[in-house]
Amino acid sequence: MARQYVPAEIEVKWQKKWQENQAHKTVEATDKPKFYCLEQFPYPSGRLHMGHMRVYSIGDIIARFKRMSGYQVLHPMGWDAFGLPAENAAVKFGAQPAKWTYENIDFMKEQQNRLGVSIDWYREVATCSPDYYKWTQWLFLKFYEHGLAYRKRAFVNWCPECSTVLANEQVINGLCWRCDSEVTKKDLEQWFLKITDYAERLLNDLDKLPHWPEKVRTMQRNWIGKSEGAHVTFTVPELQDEAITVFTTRPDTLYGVSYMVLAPEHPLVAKLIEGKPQEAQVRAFVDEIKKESEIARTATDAEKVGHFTGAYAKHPLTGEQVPIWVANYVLLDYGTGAVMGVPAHDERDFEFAKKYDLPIKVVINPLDPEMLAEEVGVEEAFTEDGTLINSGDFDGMPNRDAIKAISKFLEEQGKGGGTVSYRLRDWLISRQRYWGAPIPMIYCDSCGVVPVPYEQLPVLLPEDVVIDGKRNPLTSSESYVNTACPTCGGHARRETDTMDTFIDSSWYYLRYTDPNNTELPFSKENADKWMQVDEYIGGIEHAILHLLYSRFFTKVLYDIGMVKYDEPFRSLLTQGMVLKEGAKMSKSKGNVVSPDEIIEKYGADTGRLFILFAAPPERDLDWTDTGVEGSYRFLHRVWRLVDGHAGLFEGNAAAPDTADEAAKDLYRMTHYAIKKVSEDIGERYAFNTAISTIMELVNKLYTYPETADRGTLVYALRTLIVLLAPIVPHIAEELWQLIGNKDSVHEQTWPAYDPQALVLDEVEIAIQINGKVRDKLVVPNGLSKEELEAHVVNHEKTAGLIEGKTIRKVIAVPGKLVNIVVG
Ligand code: ANZ
Ligand code: ZN
Repeated sequence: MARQYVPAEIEVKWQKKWQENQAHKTVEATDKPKFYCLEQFPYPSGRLHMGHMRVYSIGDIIARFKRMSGYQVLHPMGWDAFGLPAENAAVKFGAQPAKWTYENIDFMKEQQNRLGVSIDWYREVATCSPDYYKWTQWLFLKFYEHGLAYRKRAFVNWCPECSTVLANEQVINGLCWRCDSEVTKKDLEQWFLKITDYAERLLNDLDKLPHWPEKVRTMQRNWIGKSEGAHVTFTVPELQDEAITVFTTRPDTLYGVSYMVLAPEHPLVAKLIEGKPQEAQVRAFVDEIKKESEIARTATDAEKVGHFTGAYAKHPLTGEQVPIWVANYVLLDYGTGAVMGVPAHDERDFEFAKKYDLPIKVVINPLDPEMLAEEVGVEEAFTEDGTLINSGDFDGMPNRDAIKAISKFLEEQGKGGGTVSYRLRDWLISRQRYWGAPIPMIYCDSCGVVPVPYEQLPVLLPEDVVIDGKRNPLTSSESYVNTACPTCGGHARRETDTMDTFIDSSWYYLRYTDPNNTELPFSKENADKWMQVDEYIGGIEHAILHLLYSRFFTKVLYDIGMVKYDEPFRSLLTQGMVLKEGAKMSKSKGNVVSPDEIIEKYGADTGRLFILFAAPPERDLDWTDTGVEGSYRFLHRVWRLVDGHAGLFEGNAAAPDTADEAAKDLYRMTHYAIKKVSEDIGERYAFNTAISTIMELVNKLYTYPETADRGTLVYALRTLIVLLAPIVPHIAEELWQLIGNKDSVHEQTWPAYDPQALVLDEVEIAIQINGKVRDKLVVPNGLSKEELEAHVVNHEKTAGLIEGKTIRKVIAVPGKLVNIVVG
């Protein structure tokens, strides 16, 4: 009697069995190599979306494949559970942030289990749990101890909508990363982590990450923004030679300086204007500019505005008087917050000098003799290379050499020297919000800033708070705010800010290695055993934020001896988006397909198969109903095939005997499939082509003659089920039982292919382009002229070789070569 494929029945059944058997609990077998497979942990927003389903399908195929391939695999999951939405829910519906979060976690965990993903839930972490944030606080104190956490007053990014400050990385094109509101500036005393101390290593070590997408590494490089140049010190005679140091990438243009500009917030401005006729005007101007966002100020088309301060500096080499201005286009927190104006050779300075009628002094002569020096600086700034003129002893020197020579000279004179500047700023981590890890610091009138002693951790979030979305709720809890100073015992106040949630996610991958440790965030032994994460899977939106912060954390932990590796993620896979009809799924477009819907209608296996088949993991995936239907039909087809031959497996099934042609062909195809699927999953993450190979095998099995060898058939069917196991775990498990096995398909050893089976039937041929051998290709043996021609013309290698040219003619010589004539 034929049995029906009913996913709803078998999926729930196996999920329960796996749970009972603790099938996904990490097995620590020291004789096996380790593999740490990690998907970025989700924010418990309430429901899984297709993006989640895609990430987990990708992670799970890798984890299952590696387990079957003889690795001890760590494949944990947890919750990035602090953050604003819980607090917004509290404001809106009066929900307790903790209750809201844990309910979401329960719900989403159920959903994840329905996907059949092989997660070790025994290692689950939730960053909002005191067992976890105790260690987040502990790590903060370690950073503090090592001089890497500090408090300073600064103009910080402020999101009025979220009513909290933001790190630079969280301001995307001038807007809040979370709510897209325009970010303004606020002068506040805040906590920072000193990520800038690690700028150089964060930059250089990107070269240690060949398994990261180049795009992500480039984004990080640009974010760190290393720029080599010089410091030049100008003195202000009227202020007892007080120094103003500028950062410039072009010390070779030093003789072309005709004015200086300070950022409006520069601390010297007040002193410079004091008692001057300009004082009131400049002050008003400065107040005006301070309110503007950085983006508005530095946009290339933004108008440059400034004011003369009335003060002059002395040029370090010529001694000339240089007027000092303030202007919107100079930022306080880049370089030194002061620049030397060289209008002849810098576009921004040129525009500014034209507008305010400042002198333009040409000091670089173009190499092109057609272009006279006098003409330079009339129409536009000359920013290219050339030879120095009007530059004292440096006249005649090529400007590249002058960059070094002038830096060196300045250094000898004690007036500056070569230096490096980074765009990267220290990480502002204070948040004026409730649902985060409290910063474990205490302020005492007598003792100053006092860290909470380690043994008093965790500093628990108070529950007697008012969450109204208007002020920091922690300030409303008297019992929280008032405390005793750990040093003198006197009355003191607690820090009421919480930490940026990106701190929580900067070390969670380490906690998974040792989730129940009550003495430390993790033991070195466990971390060293499992780290690095061998494959990290997540969205490109974290290319800078989370990935940069995690790298920083790992480096600090490495430096203080807590871990053996100084990079957390060996390989990174950034998965593409899930689209529908070419557009991102969104409620407003009404094109959302939910994982639950798919599971209910087709089962999780169909969903997983479709997701892995429809596109390579890094590409965007277009969700189509016909595609899902196709995947569903394919699973039915597999089911009928195995079910129809179940009888063959009774008793002692025969071994393959490849005496007849059909058996030989099936045997070859089976081993070809093993090879291709192993390489596609294990080396290339080309899950889509792995699946198409399995489909070919199924086609071959359907045409296998009744009269051909049964042993070979049994062998091929068994192999088919094993190859399907990491992709569609439930149906594979069910079919495995159906053919009479008592153990789990997921505990089978991944098959190795028999090179002998392939060699016989493959042959290497040459690909020629216009008669020249350009590449070699292994093709099935015995192809006809036409088949060989089609095979080679359609092969991906060929596309690369003909570089978009048109194919004029193809000459195929079976077993030898294919010559493609292009023109
Ligand atoms: C004089 C000069 C002459 C400059 C010239 C450029 C060309 P990057 O490459 O991005 O590091 N600068 C320095 N600090 C600044 C600040 N806080 N706000 C705005 N501009 C600032 O750019 C470095 C250059 O940007 C510096 O070199 C300085 O202008 C300007 F022909 O100094 B330059
Ligand atoms: Zn916001």
